[in-house]
Amino acid sequence: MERNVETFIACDAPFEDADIVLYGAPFDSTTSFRPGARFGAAAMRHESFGLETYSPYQDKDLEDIAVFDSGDLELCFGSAEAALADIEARAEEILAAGKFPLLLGGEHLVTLGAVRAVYKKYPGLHIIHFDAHADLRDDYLGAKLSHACVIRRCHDLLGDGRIHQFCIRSGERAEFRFAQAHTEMHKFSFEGLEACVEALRAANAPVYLTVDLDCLDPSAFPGTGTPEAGGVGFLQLIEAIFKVCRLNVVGADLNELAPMLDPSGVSTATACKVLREMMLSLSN
Ligand SMILES: [Mn+2]
Repeated sequence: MERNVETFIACDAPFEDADIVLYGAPFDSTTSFRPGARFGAAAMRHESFGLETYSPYQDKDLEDIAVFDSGDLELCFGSAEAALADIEARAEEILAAGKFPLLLGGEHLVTLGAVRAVYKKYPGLHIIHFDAHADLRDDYLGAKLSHACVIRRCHDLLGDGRIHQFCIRSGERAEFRFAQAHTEMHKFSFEGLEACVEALRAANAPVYLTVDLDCLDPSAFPGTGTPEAGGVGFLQLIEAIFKVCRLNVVGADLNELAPMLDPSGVSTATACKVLREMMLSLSN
């Protein structure tokens, strides 16, 4: 007999052997609209057993790669700063072991903890950001640490020209003005991604990939806190992920699945499939 331990499907390599380490951040305290993303990572682990380990898109199999699933962190819901410190410490531990940190949200603010750790190791870091929302507010109702501000906080760290945003279709006018001066923003779709990837490859830049699953159209992915009509489809998203994974990707995350907001379970199944494709694409 074996202990009853649930990992994401086929992500059961020992830590020492793993190339990729999954870590869940069940945090949604700064969610501005409908909460529930704290349950995202756990739901993905559970629902992943409805998924094949083999990807016909890439002719690769999760059984052939080494992934360790470290489960969910125990985070303080009452303090965003404390939660971010714990996420940062976990990412640092994974990086120190020479492994790839792959974070499962949670709301999008969790990205900041991971980026702080990755940026320390890779000061030349660029961020590729897929999202419906700009997330460039300087504060949200006075709070600097909010999922509506997460990319702005990343910009505080990285500075101009290092953040590349795609699929953006929502935000305040001030965020779009900020983007014109400080980030490379591509509205509505993945148009421009090929050129972005070419430039980053030529520069051999280390890249952090953050995927807010609400970049998907709500018809395909309704299980999220702030759904925005006019999004991309699943195939477009995985093709974009494949392109980015040709780069020197040094950290990544998948966030904003709120499983209870989609009683059909389709959003969770979709998130699982995106994660499978991302892990297989990262393990080139
Ligand atoms: Mn979003």
